[in-house]
Parts: sequence; C-alpha cells; structure tokens
Amino acid sequence: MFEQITLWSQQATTREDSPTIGKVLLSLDGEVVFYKGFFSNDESDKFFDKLHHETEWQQETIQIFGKCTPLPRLTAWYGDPGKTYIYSGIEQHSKPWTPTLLSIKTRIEKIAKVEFNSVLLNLYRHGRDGVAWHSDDEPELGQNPVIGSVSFGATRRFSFRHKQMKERKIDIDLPHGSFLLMRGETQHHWQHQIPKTTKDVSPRINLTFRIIH
Ligand SMILES: O=C(O)CCC(=O)C(=O)O
Ligand SMILES: [Mn+2]
Repeated sequence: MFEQITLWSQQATTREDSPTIGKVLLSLDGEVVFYKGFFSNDESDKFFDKLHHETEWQQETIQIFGKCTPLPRLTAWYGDPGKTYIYSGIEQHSKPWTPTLLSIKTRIEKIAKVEFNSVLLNLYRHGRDGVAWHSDDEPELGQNPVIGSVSFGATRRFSFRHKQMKERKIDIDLPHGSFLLMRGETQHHWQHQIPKTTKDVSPRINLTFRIIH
C-alpha cells in the first residue's frame, strides 16, 4: 500500500512534457493522469501504420429505436483467450494478442502497475466518427477499473463530465502517442466522450486496455 502511494505521487506531478511523468487531469471522485508524448513520434507513426493494417476492424451495429444503426467508428477486441466483453448489447470475443499490441501493453503496464488482459480498439475514420457520453462501467470490469488509453493518429478532443455536478467538465486534446490512465472511482462519477467534429480530421486509432474479471 505504502509503495503504491509513493509510486503514484512520483508520477503525478504537473509536468506534461515528459513521457513518463504525467499531468493529473482529475483527482476529484476519481483519478486521471495524462502522459503526452508517451510514445515518440517515430514509434507512434509505426504503431499507427501497423495497427491500421493489421487489425481486424469490424463495423458493429446497435439498435436505436428498433433500428439497426452502425456505430460511428470501427472496433476490434483482442486479449487473453476466452475474454468476452459486452457493451451496448454487442458481445465481443477476444482475438489473440499480436506482437504490436503486446509491445504497447508492456510499455503502459510499467506506469499503470497492473497487468491488462484485453484491449478494445477504435478507429475513427474521420470527424463524423466519435463515441457518445458513457462510462466504462460494465460489470465484467469490476468495481474500480484501471483503464489505459493510448492514442495514435489525428488529435481528437476527449471530454469528461461529472455525473452529478453537470457543470464540472474537463476537455483534453489527445495527440499522437499520448497515454491517458483512468482509475479509482472515475467510472462511477464521470462520463467521457469523443465528440464528432465538422473539422477535416484524418484517422485516429485509440486503444483502451482493460482488465476483464
Ligand atoms: O477514443 C477514445 O479516446 C475513447 C474510447 C472510449 O471511451 C471507449 O472505447 O470506451
Ligand atoms: Mn470509454
């Protein structure tokens, strides 16, 4: 316990220009730390290209008012064998880890101090793709999930809003090679989204590493 607190306070400074020293974005009703430039520009270019081509992207659909509607992004689910994840009524069975995903996972685990067993990938093809307000609070993620979120490609806005105190909002731009760590009670008290934009933006890939129980 003591060691955990020490490690946390070492990382959680206000610098945002170091790959391994994070900026605390949120410390009320949860913990969110942002690591800008966590991956170098060259590494990030390579990861983006590999993930773009290697990933078995799927177009999932959800029912809205009884109508089958495509999600405004492509998705993929990878992880340890047998990990199944259900969100918005979509059941995802994990595909086996690839070397690319494992090398990203190993890097962020050094900071997150947990072992992730699965990852949800999102491909935002353009500004008309996004993800609506939600919390990562599915029962299989457990009580206070640790979520490690890595972004490659175009910078997109990421917003938090407090569930009870609606005026509390935090916006952050997530650039190429950044890492955002959410933990503690974050998913109980806050929702997040990637808003759609009319701006002309190139593709972005996001990976949210998770622990499925
Ligand atoms: O694209 C992002 O940064 C967030 C994705 C997300 O919230 C999710 O997949 O649950
Ligand atoms: Mn989410």
